[in-house]
Amino acid sequence: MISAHAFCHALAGRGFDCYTGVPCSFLTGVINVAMAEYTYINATNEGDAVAIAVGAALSGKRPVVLMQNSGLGNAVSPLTSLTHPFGVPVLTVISWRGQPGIQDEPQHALMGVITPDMAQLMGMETIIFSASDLPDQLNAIDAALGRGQSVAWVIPKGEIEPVKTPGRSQPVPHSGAIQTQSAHPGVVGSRTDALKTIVAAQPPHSAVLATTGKTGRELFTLGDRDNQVYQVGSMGCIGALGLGIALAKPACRVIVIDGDGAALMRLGSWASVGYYKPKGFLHIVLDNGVHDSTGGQDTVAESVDFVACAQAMGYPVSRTVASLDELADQIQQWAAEPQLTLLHVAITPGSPATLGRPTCTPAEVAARFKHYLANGL
Ligand SMILES: Cc1ncc(C[n+]2csc(CCOP(=O)(O)OP(=O)(O)O)c2C)c(N)n1
Repeated sequence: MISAHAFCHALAGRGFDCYTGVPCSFLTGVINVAMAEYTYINATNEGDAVAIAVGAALSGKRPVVLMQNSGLGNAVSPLTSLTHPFGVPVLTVISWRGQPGIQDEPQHALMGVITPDMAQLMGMETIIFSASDLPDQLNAIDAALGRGQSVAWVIPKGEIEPVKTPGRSQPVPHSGAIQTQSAHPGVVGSRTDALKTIVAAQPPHSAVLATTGKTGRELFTLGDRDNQVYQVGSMGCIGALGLGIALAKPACRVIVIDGDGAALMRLGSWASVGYYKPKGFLHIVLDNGVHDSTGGQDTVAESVDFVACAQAMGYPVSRTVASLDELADQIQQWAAEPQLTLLHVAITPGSPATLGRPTCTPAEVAARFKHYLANGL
């Protein structure tokens, strides 16, 4: 057994400087120490925590993701289609509920049996925590991350001493008036029109993050730039990725371009964004009402008021824009007086007939983007 303080201290000794995750009672001590003594970013879903960690890592941090093994299921998509292709490995600390031979609740029985195999199957270096082997295990973690492999550090019951005092991450209060204006106006134009407007209106020191599917492909086709990320996989995680960057790099102007389907897939991440209220975060939802990238099947966005959602999740500014000019104006307004803002933009479905795909690999995109953040900001 090790104390939670000693555990976090050992990680700090290896340069791990921030935490994100979703709680588990087996990890109570670590989470409480992380919240009280380190930077802890409160996620609502383990998959979002992985994406937040990737954003932090791209910004030069060394993050740790804390989760219960039941949350490994929630994190499969980003652990296979974000960390792996982009070459941004993360350390996950995973509680081992339902470990064979240890009495636990029925809902953990199956996941308990498959946890190490599942992590291994996802290509993760899988290490069962042992306090007596701590230096060797930390060496193995460093080695795996160094070769681009994410790590599942699986923590059996009782291995880390709990800390009773509950930790609390700090929400950011908003003092000014809430600005919200919902409407269901007509479309402002195509996705390409909206992307052109965003690219032209972006302020200096921007990071432009495009959601999965045709949004990234169109952004690339309009012009490939070092400050752009085309999130080819991990649908729904673009907001969480942006949150990790915005919190680690407050001087960066993070423009997150979401889709209606992707946003709805992980709407819980909006609550984390609204909780921390990063001023340099602009969230733009390009709403065509369909999963355009997969053939135009309806999303359920028709009955959703994204502007009201953002307001309800704590965004101080959320509004629908009625035209491309208004989109440009709103971006400039946010750039002049940054505060967390959501812009809802109704667009037509469809893409240009000659739509390219990024010719640079995700790993190349991540490497040059990390360089951009390190040098420009
Ligand atoms: C977890 C996951 N589920 C499904 C997909 C397949 N997929 C890729 S893009 C996409 C549609 C995204 O829809 P939306 O965010 O509305 O953007 P649009 O395609 O309309 O631009 C889907 C379903 C995926 N990549 N990942």
